[in-house]
Amino acid sequence: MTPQDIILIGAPVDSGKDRRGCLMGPDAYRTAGLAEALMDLGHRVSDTGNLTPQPATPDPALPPHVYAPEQTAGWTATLAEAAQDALATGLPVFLGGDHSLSLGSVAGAANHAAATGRPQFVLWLDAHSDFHTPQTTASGNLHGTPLGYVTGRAGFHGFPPVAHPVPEENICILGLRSVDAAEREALQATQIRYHDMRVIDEQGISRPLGAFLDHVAAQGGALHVSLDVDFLDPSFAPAVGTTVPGGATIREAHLVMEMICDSGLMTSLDLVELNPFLDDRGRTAQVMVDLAASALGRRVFDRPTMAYS
Ligand code: HAR
Ligand code: MN
Ligand code: MN
Ligand code: MN
Repeated sequence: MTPQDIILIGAPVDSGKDRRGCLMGPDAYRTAGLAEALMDLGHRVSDTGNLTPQPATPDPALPPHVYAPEQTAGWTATLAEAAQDALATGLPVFLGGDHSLSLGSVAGAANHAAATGRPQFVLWLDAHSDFHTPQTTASGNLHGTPLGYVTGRAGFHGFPPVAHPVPEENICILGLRSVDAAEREALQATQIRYHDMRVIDEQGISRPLGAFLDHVAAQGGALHVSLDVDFLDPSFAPAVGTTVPGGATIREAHLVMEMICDSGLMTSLDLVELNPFLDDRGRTAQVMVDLAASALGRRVFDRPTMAYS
């Protein structure tokens, strides 16, 4: 692929749930050689180091069981700004950090897209739908809410207002196998394209993904990709707090990344939920680095670009 200006942004967000460890994620990606892998592909790579969250105050309108809302609200403001700034000069890769970082990365990406007159699209690779609001989450863990926030669902008191909500029809979720009842009900009332593992088993992963990529291309969209470690099967990606058996294989995940690369549509990327404290000799960090490299041009042989659907 043509060389890109890739900006690595450390986002050691650990406030989206009460199990700690994701704060070590950015350094695990650095240790696993992410920058070097991308430079080997011919890209120009810079690393901004790790961000720190803005101060924020708790909002009494939030339900009391919501965990560490002011930290996540502060991170959201910081990350939205960082995303918008980075997109002006290159392709940001957010080194998480738990999935609550995507409240900010996606909101900021959507702001940039709006400023440049392009529609924003989001590909969500995850076992979970992360479509809760602070009112519907039973766990109180805000890493289960980013898609709720960026689509403009109500109830995020004390969080930065979402200037440019991502339209439901611009979102595709792949890999689902753990969806709470409240999320399922809400999702089914939307235009979001959601595909569980059964669809992937029956149709293959390239069919729903190819249809979505064709749609993004037809609309001239900007594509944010959010890769949750638990999209993958825990047998080879164990370093995540919320493992769910029956996930994507290495081969499916690489196919997804190579199709994203071939589409030329990806404008920003999150790598989230890696908890190095739970890893096995760095193997999950290494898998995530390899997948990022596939999304950014690494492959065995080139294929002619083609439409998939
Ligand atoms: N739905 C569950 C909850 O809200 C689990 C959410 C887990 N989210 C992540 N990211 N790990 O996908 O608590
Ligand atoms: Mn997630
Ligand atoms: Mn998940
Ligand atoms: Mn309020």
